[in-house]
Amino acid sequence: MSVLNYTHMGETPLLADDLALVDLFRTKSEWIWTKELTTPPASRANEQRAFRKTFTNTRAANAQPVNATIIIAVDNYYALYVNGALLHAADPKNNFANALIYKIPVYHDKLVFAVRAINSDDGGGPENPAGVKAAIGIASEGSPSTLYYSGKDQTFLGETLFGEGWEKPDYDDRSWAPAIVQNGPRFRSTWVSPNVPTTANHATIDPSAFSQSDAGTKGYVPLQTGQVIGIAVGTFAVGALLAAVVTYLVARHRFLNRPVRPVAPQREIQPVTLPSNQYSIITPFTGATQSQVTMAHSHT
Ligand SMILES: [Ca+2]
Repeated sequence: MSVLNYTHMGETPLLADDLALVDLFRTKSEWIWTKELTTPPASRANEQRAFRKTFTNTRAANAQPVNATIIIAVDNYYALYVNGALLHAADPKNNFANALIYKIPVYHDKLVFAVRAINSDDGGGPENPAGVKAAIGIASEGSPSTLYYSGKDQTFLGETLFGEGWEKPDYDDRSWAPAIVQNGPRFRSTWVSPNVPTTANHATIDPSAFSQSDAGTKGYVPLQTGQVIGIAVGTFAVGALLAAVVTYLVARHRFLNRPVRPVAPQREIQPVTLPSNQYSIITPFTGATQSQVTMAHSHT
């Protein structure tokens, strides 16, 4: 199974609609983690934890979710997936002091936001603060956005030992426990409020990639403009190719059945071929290579 990747399109300034989510992140969201044997907010260094937040659209068909915005900061860094597709590869250069914002189109009625959070040995010792702080906004057609935030919302699930496919939408997370708020004695002095950028990272993905690799998410999958053009070009090219073949066959038939005239010059009829780029259906760009970080001491 190939790895699904979002394709990053660049940064754009935040819109007025984003301010409510930014405010939620700043004022309501809290640092969450899995329940540990250590005293919160500490967790063992060089270990990773997995978190999942599931959204299921229960509104009418005319209120389909159309895009999502995610604000996230992690102590210390993270990989982020939406419906199994990698949106942000684990990057040790990230840190808890600086949040990042992502904006993506969505194509399904069920959305699973999955975070693999890594607590590194950042000078804080073998047990040091670990946490995920996030706010998620899901905009739907013709209805108010749905907003989530880590903390009091107990629907963020966490797990210490997680198996293959843990980030996939239909992964069975029923044994996962609600993530806990990291409000131990060191909490207030540990984290300052992370910086929130004024721009969002826009990313996109070919919706057909989901149906090819993960049949679990059943939902509408609208065609993007590029695909419609691709299919149109492809259909036209196939039609042109068939027309060329028919022309050739008709001509060949006439040639073979022509009256025999020994003195007539030989005619050579060549099949008409189209340049390859005229009948290959445009393949949508499927994304960049991910750079995964392998933890040396995971699951210990
Ligand atoms: Ca840490």
